[in-house]
Amino acid sequence: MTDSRPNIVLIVADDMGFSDIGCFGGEIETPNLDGLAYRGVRLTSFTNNAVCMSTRASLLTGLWAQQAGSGPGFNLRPDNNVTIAEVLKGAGYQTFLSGKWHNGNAPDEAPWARGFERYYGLLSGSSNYFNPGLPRPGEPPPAHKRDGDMRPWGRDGEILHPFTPEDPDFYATDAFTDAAVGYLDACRNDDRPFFLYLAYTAPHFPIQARPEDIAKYRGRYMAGWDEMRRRRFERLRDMGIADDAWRLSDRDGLVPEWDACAAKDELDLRMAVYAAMVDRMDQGIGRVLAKLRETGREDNTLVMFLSDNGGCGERINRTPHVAPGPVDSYCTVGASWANASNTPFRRYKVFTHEGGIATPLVACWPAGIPRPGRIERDTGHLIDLLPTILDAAGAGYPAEFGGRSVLPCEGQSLLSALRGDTRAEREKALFWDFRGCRAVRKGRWKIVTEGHPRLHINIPLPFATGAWELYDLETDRCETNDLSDRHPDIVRDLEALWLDWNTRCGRA
Ligand SMILES: [Ca+2]
Repeated sequence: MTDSRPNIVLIVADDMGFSDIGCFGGEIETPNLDGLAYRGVRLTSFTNNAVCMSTRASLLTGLWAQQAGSGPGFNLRPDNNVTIAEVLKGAGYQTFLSGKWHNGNAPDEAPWARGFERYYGLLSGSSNYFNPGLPRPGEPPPAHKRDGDMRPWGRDGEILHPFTPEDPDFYATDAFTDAAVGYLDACRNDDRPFFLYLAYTAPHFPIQARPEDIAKYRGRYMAGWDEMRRRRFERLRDMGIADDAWRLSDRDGLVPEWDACAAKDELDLRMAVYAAMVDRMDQGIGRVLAKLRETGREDNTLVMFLSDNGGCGERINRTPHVAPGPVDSYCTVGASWANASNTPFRRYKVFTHEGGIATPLVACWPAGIPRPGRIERDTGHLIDLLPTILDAAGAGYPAEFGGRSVLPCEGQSLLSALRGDTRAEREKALFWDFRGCRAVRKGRWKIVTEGHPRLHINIPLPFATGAWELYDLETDRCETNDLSDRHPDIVRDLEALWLDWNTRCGRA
C-alpha cells in the first residue's frame, strides 16, 4: 500500500530580516520563495527566539529553549525533550538534515544522535562560506571570526574539523542545497515519506557571496537605507501585510541619515553582498523545489520557510583592508542595513522588539493547503512547528521517548490556520528572554524590555532603560507608541506571567 502521508521540508534562513524576501516586501529577487508564497500561504505574525541557538532548540522540540536547551549554548541533550526528527523517524519517516545545527556536537547531542539519518553541514553557528578550514594553495587564506577559529562541520556521524573543502568552487549555501537535492534523489524510489530540515546559514555574517551574484545588486542600494525602508513599508502595505494603522518605526538610534554618509559606494557593496547571499539561497530553494517536482512529490509535500531571527546589527570588521565578499573578507552588513532589513520593525537580532523576533513564514502544500496566495495573521511561534508538522504527518507527540519522559509540548498546531479554516485561538502567552531582552505577548498586548546595555554583543546600546514598554500589536506592531504609563495594570499582569514562566523553566 502506498504511504499517503505528506513529505515535510522545513527551510530556515539565518539572520534574515522580516522584509528581505520579495513576498514580504523586499527588493531582493527571490522568485522561488515568492512562487511558494503565491502557491501557499504567508503567516505575517509568526515569531522566533531572537537568536540562532535558542530558535533551533524550540523549533526542533516544540518546547521553550529555556526548557529544552542545556547551558548557554542551548545544547539539545536527550533528557526532557524529543525532536521532530526523532518522532517522525519513529513514525516511519526518513529524516535528513542539511545545513546548520548549532545545538551541540557532543556524542549524544549531534544531529545523528537526535533523529537525523543523514546529515551534512555546519555543526556550530557560522563559518567562512568559501572555505571553513585551512588555507588552500593558490588563494588568499580564509578569514575567520578569530585567528585560527575554524568551525566544525559534520557528515553522517563524523565530525570534520578542520573542514577544508577540496572543491575550489565550494560555497556553503550551494553545498547545503547539493546535499539536500542529493537526499531527495537518493530516496526517489522509496515509498516512505521524508522529513528534510534544510538550515541555510545565509545571510548570517561573514557577508561573502559569489561575484556574479554580487554584480547583480551592485549600485542598487545607492538610494540608501532611508529610501529602502520607505519603499519596503509601502510594499508591505500594498500587499496587506502591514496594517493601515501601523506607523513605520523611526530610523534606529544607531543609524545615521543616509544623505549624511560618506563612502556610499562601500556601503552599497555591503548590502549588495548581503542581497546576493539571500538571492543564492533562493536559487538553491528553486533547485530543491525542482527536484520535488521532478520526482513527483511536489503536490504532497508541505514546504515551510522562515528566518531564525531578525537582521543582525552587530558591528564586526576583521578585515578592513579587504572589500566585503571574497574568502579573505570577514565583516557584518552593519546595523544601518539591518535596520532596513527589519522594516517596518524596531531593533535587531538578540532584541525582543519585533525587529528581533518577527519572521516571514511561508507554507505551501498543494494537496493540503487550499486557496493559495492567502495572508493569515494568526500569532505563531517556533514552539508551534513541531505540533503543526506532527499534525500534518498524523503522528502523535509522545509522553516518553527512548526510555526518558519528555515535557508536554508548549505549542499548538497551526494547520487549520494555514488552511484558513479557523483563527488559531491562543490561550497561553508567548515568552522571550535572551540576555536581559525579555518580552511577553498575550492577545493584542506585548510588554518588552531590552535589559542592561552591557549585555549586548558588539552592539552599543546607549538608549536601553531596563523598563518594560507596553504595545498594542494589533494597531501598533511597529512598537512606536509605548502605553506602559497608561496601562500599568496590564504591564503588571504580563510581568507576573513572565515571572511564573521563568520559574516554570527552572531559571528563577
Ligand atoms: Ca541566526
